[in-house]
Amino acid sequence: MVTRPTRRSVIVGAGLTVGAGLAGIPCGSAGAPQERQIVAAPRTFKLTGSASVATQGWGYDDAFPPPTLRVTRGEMLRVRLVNRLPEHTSIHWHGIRLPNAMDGVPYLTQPPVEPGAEFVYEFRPPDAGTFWFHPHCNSIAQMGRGLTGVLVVESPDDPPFDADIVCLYRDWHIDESGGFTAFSTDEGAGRAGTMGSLHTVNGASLPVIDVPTGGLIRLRILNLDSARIVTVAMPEQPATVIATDGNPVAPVGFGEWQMGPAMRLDLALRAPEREGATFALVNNFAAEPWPLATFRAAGAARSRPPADLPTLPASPIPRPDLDHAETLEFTFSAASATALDPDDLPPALSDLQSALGTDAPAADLLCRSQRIFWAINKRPWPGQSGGRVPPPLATLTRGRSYVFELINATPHTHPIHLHGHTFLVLESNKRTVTPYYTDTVLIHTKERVKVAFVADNPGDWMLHCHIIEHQDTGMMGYVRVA
Ligand SMILES: [Cu+2]
Repeated sequence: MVTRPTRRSVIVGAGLTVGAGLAGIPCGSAGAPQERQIVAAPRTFKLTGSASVATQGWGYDDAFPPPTLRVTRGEMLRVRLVNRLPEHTSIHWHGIRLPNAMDGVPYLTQPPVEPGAEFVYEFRPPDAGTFWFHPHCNSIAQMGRGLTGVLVVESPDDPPFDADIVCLYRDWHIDESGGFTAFSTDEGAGRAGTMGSLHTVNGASLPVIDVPTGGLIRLRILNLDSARIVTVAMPEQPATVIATDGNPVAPVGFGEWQMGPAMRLDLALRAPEREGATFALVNNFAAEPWPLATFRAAGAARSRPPADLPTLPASPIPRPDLDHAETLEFTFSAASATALDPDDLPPALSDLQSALGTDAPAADLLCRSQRIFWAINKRPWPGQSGGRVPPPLATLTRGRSYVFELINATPHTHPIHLHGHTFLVLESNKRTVTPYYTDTVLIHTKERVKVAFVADNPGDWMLHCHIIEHQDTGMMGYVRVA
């Protein structure tokens, strides 16, 4: 028997009632996909717990986080994005293997959705798991102001749980009055990122999240911060890892898990049998673990007998043919150290020109590309290049298997994300890898990681760092599958 997560459990997990923003709007006859509407608009958020402090953010719903968007694997998801922001936007569906035209990257896969305009995204998610969505333009500010949401793809084959709880971690760049501070500084963008000061789970600082006493819980933890890498742990509570980055794994005991921005972790656990008992989710970042949220057993204890922790069915990811795969290297580095030094303008300019594919005057280029700190294979593609799309980093043959060797030549850690494909992490020169599927892999300094996938999805697919300031200041490119 299959038990779906209950609406109540969803509400418990998200910490809010389901509002109008993402509510399904039934339309059409039987068999037609239900259209949902997402309105990106200025919203007033209460993030700090104080009724007197309000943050004038941008959101997909009046509350943060927006209600989790749930869809069944293989069913058509149809979402109408309505842009009521003062600037253009888009929605990228992180981790979903979807048609290129639905990938939500302005200029590369679709025109930007202008203020007052709409765009309908329509695709069938092929894999069940924990995913998310966000804009892919002016991302530092748009995500910084609150445009992030969770997408859960359910499967009829999912094992039953008593509760399915989403924990969306992110920081906010706000001051004590609720106003925004700088989302990005040159010092942050040129190093590990500009960190926010308010740490939240589901939009609240140190929330208490109720779980059914003695119940079998699926905990979906997402690091949707734009910069911070967290190491999540639950020191008092045994749990089992059942999926990472939306992809089921053979169950393994949970100790701690390092998560870069955009990464996800699904845990199965048995809640405490005693009503009122609590356990904590922490960030093991420093010597002193840093609390993120508290879970509290609530309600009468479940009477059903304990079952073994479930295993999730594998996703239908094509397995790469390693014997016949072509290997391509991608080196993530600082942009030319003197890229913005006027004395070195000629070489820097030629870098820019080859990256942006233009012969525009230097002043024009430097004006358009105000901040360039990072590059992939020596080619920076900063977010400020507007509609000028450079040539692809590589062109792949559709249907062929590839090994990407991802090389970190910087002193920082980078979560590297490929759109449109789920790849198999094979090996690293710095750690032992049990091969696993993901869409985002964390690469430490001086690390070389080999990943493999079948290039079976035609189109232009972004390859970039998910520390958004790194992406926006050059660590961004794309591969073409043709
Ligand atoms: Cu990075």
